[in-house]
Amino acid sequence: STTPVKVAVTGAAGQIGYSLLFRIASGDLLGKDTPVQLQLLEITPALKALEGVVMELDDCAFPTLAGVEIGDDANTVFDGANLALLVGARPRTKGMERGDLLEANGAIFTAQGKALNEVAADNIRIGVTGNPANTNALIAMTNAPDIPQERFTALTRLDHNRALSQLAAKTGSTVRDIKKLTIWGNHSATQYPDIFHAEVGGKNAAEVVGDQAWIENDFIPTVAKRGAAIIEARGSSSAASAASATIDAARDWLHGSPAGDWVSMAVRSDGSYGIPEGLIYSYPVVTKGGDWEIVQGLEIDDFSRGRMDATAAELVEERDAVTGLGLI
Ligand code: NAX
Repeated sequence: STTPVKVAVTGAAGQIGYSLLFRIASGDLLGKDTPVQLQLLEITPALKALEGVVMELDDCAFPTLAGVEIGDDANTVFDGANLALLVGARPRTKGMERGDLLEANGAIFTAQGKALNEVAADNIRIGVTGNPANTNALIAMTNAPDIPQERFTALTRLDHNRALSQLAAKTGSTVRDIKKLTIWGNHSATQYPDIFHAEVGGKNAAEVVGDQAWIENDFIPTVAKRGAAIIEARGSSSAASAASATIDAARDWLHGSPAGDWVSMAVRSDGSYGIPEGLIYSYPVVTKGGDWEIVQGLEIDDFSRGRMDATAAELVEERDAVTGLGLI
């Protein structure tokens, strides 16, 4: 079709935006034959910087880029959006308590949820990257009563990709050889990267690794704390990899996960695997045409159960906190 797909991106002048916009505009998300219209939201003081980014987008002369609009009003920028990638969020700054962070982001995601509810296209899909991603998605979803709840997802694909890369290195394989890896729960230090159902070259990954101590003491913390390791090394948080994962997640959601495999995506829990209903919790999902389904029937041992419940408990705490603040 020649009608451009409208992709809204928030926090467009930020570091993830600086990588993400160019990947979307070049066709990495929707393909080289689908024109894309970018609708970029920023806070007022960042609009000038965003104008500079738009100049660079112009200068790339991407054949797939049909147009760019920018603004600081969500009700204008989200108008007619088919896909919204909510990247912009309030970072935790010095002296800020956890409650302050939830409150600051709550204000952003209630307003953006309401705006999406009002003006987005009927086929809108929403992916939340901005942290705390799961709870921000919960807030936006709750404030958009007319949008089906399954349209809201939060990003755990970066954690999934980090886990793929760590497991490939450990087993002397490539990421192409690995299937059925899962990130369960929250995009936070409590997340549970699970290789017990994963396959390396068709064989069970945990058996190939054959080292429970490595899984517990090395693999899981390395994946869960990778963001901090990047900050330590680079002096700023992961940006290109976060943008890449944001693309992977949206592309697979719209165009389908690979046959014989699944992806990790934080979606509204329907109670599957004993996780409290209504939380935005990362599950193994298969996707097709903008729909997703939680992979059912995986056997969960005691070790996995404990990890899955711990990360669910953190999400319950976050939900209780934002409920207490009147945000949902
Ligand atoms: P930056 O601080 O570089 O950029 C964020 C941008 O958002 C800023 O330009 C800011 O002006 C804008 N912004 C703030 N409030 C806004 C609002 N109400 N409407 C529109 N724009 C707004 O952060 P960056 O490194 O790009 O990271 C963005 C978010 O992604 C952060 O919350 C970060 O914690 C989160 N991350 C999430 C990851 C994930 O896997 N889910 C991994 C990477 C990243 O840490």
